[in-house]
Amino acid sequence: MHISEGIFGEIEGKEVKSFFLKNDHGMEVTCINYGCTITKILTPDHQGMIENVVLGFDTIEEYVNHSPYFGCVVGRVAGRIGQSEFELDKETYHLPKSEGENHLHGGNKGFDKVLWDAETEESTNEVKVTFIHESLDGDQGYPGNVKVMVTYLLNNDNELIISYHAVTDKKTLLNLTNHSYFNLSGDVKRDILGHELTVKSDQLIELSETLLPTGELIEVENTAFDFRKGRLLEDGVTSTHPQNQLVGGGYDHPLVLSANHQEEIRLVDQQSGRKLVVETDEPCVVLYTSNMMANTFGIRGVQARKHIGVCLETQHHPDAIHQPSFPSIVLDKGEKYNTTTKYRFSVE
Ligand code: G6D
Repeated sequence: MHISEGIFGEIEGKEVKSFFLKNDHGMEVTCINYGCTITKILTPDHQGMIENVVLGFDTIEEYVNHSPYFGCVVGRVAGRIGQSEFELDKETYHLPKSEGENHLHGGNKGFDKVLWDAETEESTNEVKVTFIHESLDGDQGYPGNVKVMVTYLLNNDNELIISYHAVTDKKTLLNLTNHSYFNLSGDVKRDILGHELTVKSDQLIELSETLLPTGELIEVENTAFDFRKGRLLEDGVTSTHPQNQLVGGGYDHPLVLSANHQEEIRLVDQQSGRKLVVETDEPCVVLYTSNMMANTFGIRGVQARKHIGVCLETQHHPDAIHQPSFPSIVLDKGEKYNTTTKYRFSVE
């Protein structure tokens, strides 16, 4: 096991630091303190070829100018908040509108766009980097001074374990996730439509025209959203289901998880043999097959295009503050925000 640091670049006159986490089996995770962004995950295929399996860049300028949330932590609130406002204890809070009338992914300067402090630790069987950020009262319109810690831990079981911890001095909202785009083909050799996904989920959350939850849950039975026995992601593109068509062909949907910590999410690329198992304590995972990816930039020499990466954003249900039936994302003073998601890489 080994962890080392480097200088990735500079932004607003401040150094952007990079961290290289390596285990004893050739797996490596690279991340930077700008948005806690994972820039690379190197894993072997079934022939032992070690290649990168996430979308990312090699310069901070590309992240600033092009990144559709590649690899970053999203917050204070992942997903959309309808009408960019919410009420807590009879007080209404107004957030920046970052997508039409709605607020998306924590706003125009959310957690993905700030420089976090970082501390590293190394031991025999694990290495980790802990990112720390103090989000001040009123940050992007949210109440409360919130101290957030995000830890990326790599161990010798080829697991990347992401833990999120936070406290607040005033009632607020918090719903964090990591927005990595996975592509198990290796160095983006192919798109992700040939990847097979299995998810223990019986229901998806129906989206409106502006991609906000309607509050209705749809049974996955007999739809292209039924991943219970495994399904190729291309089914979402060929599907005539109105929800697949609404998001531009593919998926951009919250799936309600019917199990936790039991291999509830499994992504396999048969051609490379790579497998990713995701386990989480979160109630939901947003499946996004990069249907809206612009084609105006390159990704380490590969032209960006739709369906080039798949996001598995474990989190609470989107826009929960406006849906009383959804699990709450309110964090009160004196409460501790704690959640963990584990990504285990292997070959079939
Ligand atoms: C689009 O609707 C999608 C989101 O789910 C995604 O997170 C974003 O692009 C990057 O807005």
